[in-house]
Amino acid sequence: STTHDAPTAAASGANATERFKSDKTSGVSATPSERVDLLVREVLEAVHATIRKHKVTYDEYNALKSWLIGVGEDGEWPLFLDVWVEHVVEEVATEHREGNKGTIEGPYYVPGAPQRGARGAVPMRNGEPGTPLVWSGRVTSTDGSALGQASIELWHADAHGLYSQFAPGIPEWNLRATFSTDTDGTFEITTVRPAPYQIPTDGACGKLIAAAGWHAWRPAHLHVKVSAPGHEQLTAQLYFPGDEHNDDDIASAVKPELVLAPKPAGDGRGETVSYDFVLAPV
Ligand code: MBD
Ligand code: FE
Repeated sequence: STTHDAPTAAASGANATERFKSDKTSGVSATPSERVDLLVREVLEAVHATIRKHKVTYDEYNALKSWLIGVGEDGEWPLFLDVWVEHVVEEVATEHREGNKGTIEGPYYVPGAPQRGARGAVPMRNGEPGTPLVWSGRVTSTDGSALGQASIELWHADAHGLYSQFAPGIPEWNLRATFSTDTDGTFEITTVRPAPYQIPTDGACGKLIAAAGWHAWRPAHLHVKVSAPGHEQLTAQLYFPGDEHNDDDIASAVKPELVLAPKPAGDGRGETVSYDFVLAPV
C-alpha cells in the first residue's frame, strides 16, 4: 500500500466506535441500579486500593487522566476493552456451554458479509497476498447430528495484518464472507492465511503498550461466528501452530482447542486444513 493510505489509529478507532454504536447498543437495556451500584463500587474500590498500595502520585494520576482522554479521542475504547477485558466476559458467558470452545469477538466484525454458499472463496483482490488456504469442515450438534442449515461468518486480516472496513484502501468486503452448510453439515472455504495483527502504535493503546514495555501483537487468526437454528451461536477464532504469539497474545484469546493443523496442499503453494464445529442446543 502507498503512504497516503497508511492506516492510522484514529481512523480505525473511529470506524470501530461507529460499528459498535450501530450494531451493539440497540439491545442494551438499562442495567438494574443494584448491579450498577455493586459493580461500579467494587471497580472503584479496586482502583482506590491500588492507589493506596502503590502510593500513586499526582503525576501518575494526571498521566492516567490524560491517557483516558486519549483513548476516547482516538476512538480506541472498543480496542482497549476487547483486548484487555472481553476475554473474561467471554469466559464467564460460556463456562457452562457444551460443544466447541469459543473466544472473543474483538472490534472488527461486520454483519451482512456476502453469501458464498457451502463451497467457495471469500472475496479477495486479484493476486491477494498470502498462502492460499482451503478449509473443509462439518457443523454438528452436541448429539452428533449434522447441522445442514448452519451459517459460518468468516472475517480476518490480510497478509499485512489489516482488516477491510477498518484500514483504508481495501475493498469493502475483502476477506469477509458468509458460508452455509450442505445437508450433511459440511462446508469448504477457500481463503488466504492472515498475518499476525499489531495494535496500532500511534494511538492511546499503542502508547500504553510502549510505556509499559509490553508487545503489541496478536497471533494470526481467523474469526468466525457459527449459527444454526435451535443452537447457541458460537463466536470463535482459529489460530496457526507455531505462531510466536500463541503463548502471549495481547488479547489473551488463544485456547489450545482453537489451534488449526494445516498441511501443505498438493499444488506445492497452498495449504489445506480440516476443522469442525460442535454447537450446543439452546
Ligand atoms: C483484533 O484483530 C482482534 O481480533 C482483537 C480481539 C483485538 C484487536 C484486533
Ligand atoms: Fe482479529
